Amino acid sequence: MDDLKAKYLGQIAEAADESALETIRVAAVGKKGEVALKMRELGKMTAQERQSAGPALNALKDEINSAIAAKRAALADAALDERLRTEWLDVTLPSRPRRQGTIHPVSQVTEELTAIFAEMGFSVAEGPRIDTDWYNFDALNIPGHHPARAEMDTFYMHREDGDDRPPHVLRTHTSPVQIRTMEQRGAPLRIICPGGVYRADYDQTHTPMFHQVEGLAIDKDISMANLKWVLEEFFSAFFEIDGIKTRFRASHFPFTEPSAEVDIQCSWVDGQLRIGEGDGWMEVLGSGMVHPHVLRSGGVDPEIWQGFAFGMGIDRIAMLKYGIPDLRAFFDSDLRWLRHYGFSALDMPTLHGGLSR
Ligand code: 2NL
Repeated sequence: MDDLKAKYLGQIAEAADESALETIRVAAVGKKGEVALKMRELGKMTAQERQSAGPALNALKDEINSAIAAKRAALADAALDERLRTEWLDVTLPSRPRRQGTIHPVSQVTEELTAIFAEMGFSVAEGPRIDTDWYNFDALNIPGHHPARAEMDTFYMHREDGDDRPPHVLRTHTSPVQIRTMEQRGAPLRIICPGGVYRADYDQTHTPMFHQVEGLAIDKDISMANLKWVLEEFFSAFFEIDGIKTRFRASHFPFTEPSAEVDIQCSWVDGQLRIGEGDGWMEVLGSGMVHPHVLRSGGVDPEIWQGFAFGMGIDRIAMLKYGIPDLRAFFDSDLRWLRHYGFSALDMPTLHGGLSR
């Protein structure tokens, strides 16, 4: 038994790694190991022999097991020491450079105008960018033959032969969202609908996707006077110019009656546009009193309710406010031009920073 002990403790001391140690463990104290074999021999011994051999074998087994555990811990320590010696990280090295993003002017302006209209009681309504031609056109008093339907250069969804769902379009304005909101919430109502819209148009001043905000106020005695006040408040806050003047020109839209195009006061000084000064005018939006047919489309009774609506381009007012001369800059993946106009990742939009007026 002493031979056995010396042999295995010697092997354990020599074991170079975990798997060598496991091989030794199986051979020594495993189910069919040498100690187990010896224990089987106890049956052939006399009671007296058994009385000393039994406990001795058990003690040997314990001793081998604890020698293995101690060696295992020593091997793990050595492995850790080796890793600590060879694997190291120089935390004083500079990190890899990472590009910093910026907030997009269209996103920033959307948050700015949302904050301004929120102070006047308008909430934001959203809806699908793909909608039926009924919500995009018919509900807005633009029937199939109406020239506006062609003028709006609409993108139609593809239809397989035999697919008889109603035609769907990429919305050409956010008006369908206003129709859906009238249907869902009824009157009175005060909402703005900002978002992307689509028209098949691409040149120096048009992109096939752009952004619009439409506004809608419905109540029992809403008038064009309320429209004028709301818009003047908006432009003064947005361009940060007190008392900015607006000019209303009679116009025509199928969805409003009467209709007006709205200009804001401006002038050109040394080839630079100055908003809110001088005696020039810049067209910025279309508006009017909601046509009775349109109220009815939204499930609102025009015998009881009336309201104003307006629509303006977000991209355009972003360009005016931040002096960005070229629409194409909005679609550029190179952020240098944005930094040039003063946008940085850390500029928090007005909504988060509080109104600056
Ligand atoms: C423009 C013209 C306009 C509206 C949009 C509207 C929406 C409903 C009912 C009535 Cl639900 N009108 N929207 C009204 C007048 C003009 O946009 O030239 N936008 C850039």
